[in-house]
Amino acid sequence: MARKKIALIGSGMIGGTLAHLAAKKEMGDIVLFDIAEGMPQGKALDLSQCGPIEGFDANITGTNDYADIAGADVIIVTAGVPRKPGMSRDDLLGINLKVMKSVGEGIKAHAPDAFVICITNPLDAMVWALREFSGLPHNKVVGMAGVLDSARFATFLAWEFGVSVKDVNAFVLGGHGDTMVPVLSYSTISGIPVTDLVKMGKSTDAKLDEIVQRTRSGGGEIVGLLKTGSAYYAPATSAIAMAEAYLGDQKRILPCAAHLTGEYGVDGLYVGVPAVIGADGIEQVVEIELNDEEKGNLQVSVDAVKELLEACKGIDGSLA
Ligand code: A3D
Repeated sequence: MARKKIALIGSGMIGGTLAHLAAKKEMGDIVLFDIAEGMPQGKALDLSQCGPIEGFDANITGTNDYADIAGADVIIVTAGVPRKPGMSRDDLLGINLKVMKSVGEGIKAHAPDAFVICITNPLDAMVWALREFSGLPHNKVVGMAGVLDSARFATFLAWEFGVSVKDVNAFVLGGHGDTMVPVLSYSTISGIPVTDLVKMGKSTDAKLDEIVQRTRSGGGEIVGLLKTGSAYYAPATSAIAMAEAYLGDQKRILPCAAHLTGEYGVDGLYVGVPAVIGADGIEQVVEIELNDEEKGNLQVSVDAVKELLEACKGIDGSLA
């Protein structure tokens, strides 16, 4: 059987980390694409030379030519400009929308059968625009945010309760922004709802509220510390989990920005929801029951995504 092919559009901090992870896991051959000349080629060479030490078989190449992504099974898009301190995700809109246009057209021309995972911010708008520009089926284009936001939420919960992260199951709904909705009612530690653990005196509602708030601003906290650029290790790991679910037909339920057609009362938008990822891409959106407060919070988040899409349509008339 031929090796799988993974194309990484954008070879910056996340792109390079993705290539290293995909190679270490021998997920397939890897193509690093970027508009910066020499950079993806240099990273590919450097990463190839990890092979003899780490003992992986993967052909890693770098390119500035979309023709080289032909036949890719999975494409992970990080092309664009990352957030700088003080810059909101939404400030990135205009710049990254143009990038999505060129990436979408490149994918459409050279790898229309790929499963495409978008990471570029502002995520919910960029994944929607990328789908529009590429013309791929909606189930084959998805946004990565929920796996990362949920991992941040789970990390903070594990620290609070003093338990292994392996036992924490937590997830986040809604858009990837300050309005995201960490869902406490479905968050458990070894199956025990965290809300029950509060009743047992293991934490307090106030502490959990702080954790929800810290999760919402989790990306900004890292941007503030790094001072240049944004998080890249955990974002890359999150997208790799989604790619593995697709390549291995794992039917994992992962929170991701999926295209909704009526689920959660939302139509025609990409919003973070739990979805089944398997060989057909996004195979199903899982609709969980929400309490009134969560429903209200999700609506605020959906409205924020809608506003972003309207702004995109204002910038690029072809999207209207
Ligand atoms: P960075 O290291 O700057 O890499 C981006 C790369 O994109 C650079 O190498 C650029 O040269 C390249 N690029 C720019 N324009 C184009 C183009 N038209 N075609 C191809 N490549 C191009 O950034 P990064 O890797 O740290 O972050 C990448 C993106 O991910 C940014 O938009 C971040 O905001 C976003 N991000 C999202 C999350 C989510 O959870 C959704 C988390 C962290 C970062």
